Amino acid sequence: MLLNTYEPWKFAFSSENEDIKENSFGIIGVPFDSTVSYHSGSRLGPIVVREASFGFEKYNTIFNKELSTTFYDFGDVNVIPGNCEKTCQIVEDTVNEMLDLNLKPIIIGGEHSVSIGSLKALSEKYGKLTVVHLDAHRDLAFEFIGEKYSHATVMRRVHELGADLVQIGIRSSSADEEEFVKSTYNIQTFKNKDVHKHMDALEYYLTNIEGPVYISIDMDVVDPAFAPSVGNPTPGGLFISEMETILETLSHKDIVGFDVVETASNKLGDSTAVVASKLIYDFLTLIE
Ligand SMILES: [Mn+2]
Repeated sequence: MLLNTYEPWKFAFSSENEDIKENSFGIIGVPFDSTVSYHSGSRLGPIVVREASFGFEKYNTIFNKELSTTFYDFGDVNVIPGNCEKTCQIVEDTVNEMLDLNLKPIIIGGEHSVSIGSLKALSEKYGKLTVVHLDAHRDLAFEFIGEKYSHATVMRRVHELGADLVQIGIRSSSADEEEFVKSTYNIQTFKNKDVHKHMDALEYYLTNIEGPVYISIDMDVVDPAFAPSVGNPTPGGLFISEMETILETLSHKDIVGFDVVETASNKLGDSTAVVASKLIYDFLTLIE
């Protein structure tokens, strides 16, 4: 148990939080959705995603591999509803506690803004990171409705940390965000159609990334036919098989952190929660 967490439920196949084995993974949930601008409800993401994990078998047939990675579930961090900055600070502190234990963080959101807490801690530890950001949106606004810390600005804050960005599945953005991408040298874009038509080019690009990599998955990257319960549903997203290929390709890289955010559902067995849970389950299977 970390200092600032409580445990409502644990992800299936997680180990007891005693005798922590170094170089394994630690899960925390962040039940926070205070800056949400459309569908609320991602504060319940951690609980429905964990519950859905009990539907999977230890043998992962997709990858012909058993889930044998050691990982711990430390429960949810104590968020401060209505205060994004303080909540992200708690996430940063909690991730730092995990790094002290030599654990790599897996974050279950919650809204996307909470990724900044995790990425601040990891940038401090590793220096330059490549953030592979799977999302329908760029989240690159400098401010959103006057707010610097928001689900719509999170990747701008991450970029300010000095990270290279690879944005995958993009299909909604503002003219300002497109201008910003053009004005920088270290944001690579694979729109949803690029993924559908040129998966080989994407795989080639991801295979050649060097150095520590962080994966941030906004569930709205997946087509809303499969994952409708998200903060900002956007038609025309990625297929499950494409997500599997991307995760398998990335699993050969030096992955230092992973988050799956924006599952906005209050219903056990919700398809979005099942897909979010599967992405974490696949990642844990592949990363060993
Ligand atoms: Mn999004």
